[in-house]
Amino acid sequence: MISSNIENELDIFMELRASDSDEKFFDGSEKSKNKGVLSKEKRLSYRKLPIKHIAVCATMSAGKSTFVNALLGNDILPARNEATTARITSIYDLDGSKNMVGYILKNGQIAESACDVKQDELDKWNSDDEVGRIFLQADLDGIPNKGMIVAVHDTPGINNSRDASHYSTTFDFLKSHPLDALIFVANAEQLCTEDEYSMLKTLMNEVVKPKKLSIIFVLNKMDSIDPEKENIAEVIINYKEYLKELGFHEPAVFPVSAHAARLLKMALNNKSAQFTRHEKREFDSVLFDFMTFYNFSSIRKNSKYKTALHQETKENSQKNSERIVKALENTGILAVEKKISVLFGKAKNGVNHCRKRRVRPAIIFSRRKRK
Ligand SMILES: Nc1nc2c(ncn2[C@@H]2O[C@H](COP(=O)(O)OP(=O)(O)OP(=O)(O)O)[C@@H](O)[C@H]2O)c(=O)[nH]1
Ligand SMILES: [Mg+2]
Repeated sequence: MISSNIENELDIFMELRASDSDEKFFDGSEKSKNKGVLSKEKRLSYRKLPIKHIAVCATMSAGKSTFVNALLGNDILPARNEATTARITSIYDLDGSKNMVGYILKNGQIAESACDVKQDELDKWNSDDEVGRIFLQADLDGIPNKGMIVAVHDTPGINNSRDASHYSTTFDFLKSHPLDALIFVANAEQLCTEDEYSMLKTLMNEVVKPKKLSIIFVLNKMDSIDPEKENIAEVIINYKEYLKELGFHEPAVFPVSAHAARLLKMALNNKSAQFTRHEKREFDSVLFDFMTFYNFSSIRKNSKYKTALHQETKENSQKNSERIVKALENTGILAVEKKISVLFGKAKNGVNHCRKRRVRPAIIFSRRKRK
């Protein structure tokens, strides 16, 4: 095993994939093609792509890890209603990858690795105090490898009163790691708290300004707002004003329900067998609400999920897939994925093909009322 440094993270992933004993990942056979993996040629061209680093940060429990799971269309990163993420977890996008390879660093050395990382393993790595960083390679399924590899870095929430190290882990990383953009996840259930205010101030002064970073604001947990009691458009406008007062110029704010997006993507990706009993029940109401009630989307089409519209899969009839795709659009996640692609200038070959349309978070709410 080669040792790790920032230059050779991709080599380590490649070595892990190639070293898998039954060579199921990169042997070029029909079996590996069916698994949607890369030929040797594609692997080499992937290796040459530039990496665009995006850190996902927020206060505790705002939904950072759920949001990254929604980008993955899977339930992999530990996400719970308590301080959960303890280490920086970095995910490098590899289109078509069916499995997640990963490794951990302890004292700067690779201590463990796996060719098919599962939830329990990540849970174990995340709660091991000796682990410094977690590195994963998987498919961020709405972000293509067109001319780049997007690496998303999930960070610990900064205001864990029981563990001050979470603050320094996150800010040390944000200040020292080469970054191309930030995603700030705001919790729509508790906006403009003291902790959020002080985090945004520090971010602005110590990360965004000195590094001249682009920043995307994801206004998460929008499904917690009852539009019959609160004016959702006003919530978003007020939050934008608040960000402007803090010095963020023309902030790009994307209303999202990461929780709904993760469930809907998992259903489209034939992963609903992994749902807990609670999630199975939740899924039906999420589908109904995002078909008829909520619409946080500003875009219409996504090539990956457009294909799902014409496919009958093991778990979904074509009609059902159409409904799930519509609901997924309305969660707002596809607009964020498109924004990420546009930010790095590759959108014309990327996920969406909305010619001459600016990606701007629009807020459209269905007139239909909940029954
Ligand atoms: N209603 C709702 N709940 C959500 C949403 N996203 C996340 N949650 C819930 O919020 C809680 C915290 O989510 P996490 O993803 O662990 O939050 P986090 O920001 O990664 O938390 P830390 O890593 O501990 O800072 C979990 O119970 C999630 O299910 C959402 O869009 N809507
Ligand atoms: Mg987390």
